[in-house]
Amino acid sequence: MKKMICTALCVLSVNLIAQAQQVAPKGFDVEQQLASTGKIDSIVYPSKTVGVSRKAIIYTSPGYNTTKEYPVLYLLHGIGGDEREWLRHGNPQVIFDNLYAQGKMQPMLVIMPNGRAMTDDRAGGNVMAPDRVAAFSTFEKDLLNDLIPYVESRFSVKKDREHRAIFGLSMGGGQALNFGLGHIDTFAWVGGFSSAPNTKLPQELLPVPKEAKDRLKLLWISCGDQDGLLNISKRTHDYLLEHQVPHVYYLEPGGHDFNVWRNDLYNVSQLLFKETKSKEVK
Ligand code: FER
Repeated sequence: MKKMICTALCVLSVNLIAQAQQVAPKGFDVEQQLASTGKIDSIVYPSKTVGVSRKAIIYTSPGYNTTKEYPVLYLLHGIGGDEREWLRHGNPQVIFDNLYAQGKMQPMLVIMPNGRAMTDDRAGGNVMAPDRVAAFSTFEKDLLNDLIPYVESRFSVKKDREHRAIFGLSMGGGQALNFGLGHIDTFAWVGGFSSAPNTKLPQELLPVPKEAKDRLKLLWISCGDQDGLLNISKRTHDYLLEHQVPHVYYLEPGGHDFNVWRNDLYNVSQLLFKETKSKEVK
């Protein structure tokens, strides 16, 4: 009986949060004439991990002002991409600007790094080559020891876990889950969009479910219902459900592409750095 109640509660909590997710309305990613917009720039940071200077893209929200301190979202790309992939295919700055114009998003910085931490980190060619796939794991060190300290020393940002989020698509979704759940001391907001097979097995990803249960502000798992990699998200969701870790599991119409990822970004952006229901339904 006890087990039945737990299961029902857990399902209920997931459904409560899931109801908040919706397929984005038409025009959400189309540029409008707006009174104020955010700004895209590129940054270069020294990487001790790779031994070279590395590039990342930064979006600062409309009205970014160094008298305030902002939370930061680290937003990661897929196996065929680089630091510009989100800009090329995702229109993140348009999605964000439109949400700000409607008062639906917290002011923040968004950092889009290159998640292939190796000397030649360009996209293209055989992206499945073992050394290039391995570079996506090496990025954990680059992110934690090089990029985050750089961002926090150069920009007016908040420097605690509750003001850091890590999300990504596919290969970047796997990175976000691996690094985010592996470093709950660093990130309170974690999620994967259509996460790839680089995602650790659930019991390695989260050997101590209680930690996530107690400390995460948001744990997000989403995937298109036609995606061939759906099993990765499903197995992660099943484990979280079994261990009663509050999370959003958002199964949406679509395949493994930017239609799904733009929709995910639209939904996640509105949750970040706000009080979430996932906190209430522990
Ligand atoms: C794989 C299939 C897909 C894999 C990675 C991917 C490392 C990544 C896809 C993407 O980022 O879009 O077997 O192994």
